[in-house]
Amino acid sequence: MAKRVLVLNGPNLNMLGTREPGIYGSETLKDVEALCRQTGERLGLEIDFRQSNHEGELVTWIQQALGTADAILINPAGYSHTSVAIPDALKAVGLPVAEVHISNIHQREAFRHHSFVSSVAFAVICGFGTGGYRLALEGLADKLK
Ligand code: DHK
Repeated sequence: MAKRVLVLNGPNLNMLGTREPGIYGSETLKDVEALCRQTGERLGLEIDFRQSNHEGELVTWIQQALGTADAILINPAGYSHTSVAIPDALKAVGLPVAEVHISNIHQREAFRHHSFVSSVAFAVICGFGTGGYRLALEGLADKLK
């Protein structure tokens, strides 16, 4: 049976393509979804791709992953640096988590250098642009073998 990966995108990622293209590139969230679906097909992963601007909605989706997903890929976006509820939910469900940031958060403002999610993720990828989603799916596929 194909392994199922829940791909979660946090706030403002719906604006990819027009949002600060010098930092986040010109690809849209639809392009990222297509990349995840293509990669998923190649790796035999079933992809459930979602985006929300609301912390609570992301928490609910993480909770619902218990029994419906085998792993979570998350770009928590701005919530990386502020949310306790998101890592708490990830810890509660106990699925393997890969964290992705499109930009290199360590090269940016100091407040972006720390992510509360990183301590519950088995891997963190940043700075590879949207290609980071492909790399994270490859890593998750290996992890799920
Ligand atoms: C996306 C965001 O929206 C920012 O708030 C993070 C992250 C970085 C990214 O690089 O994908 O600081």
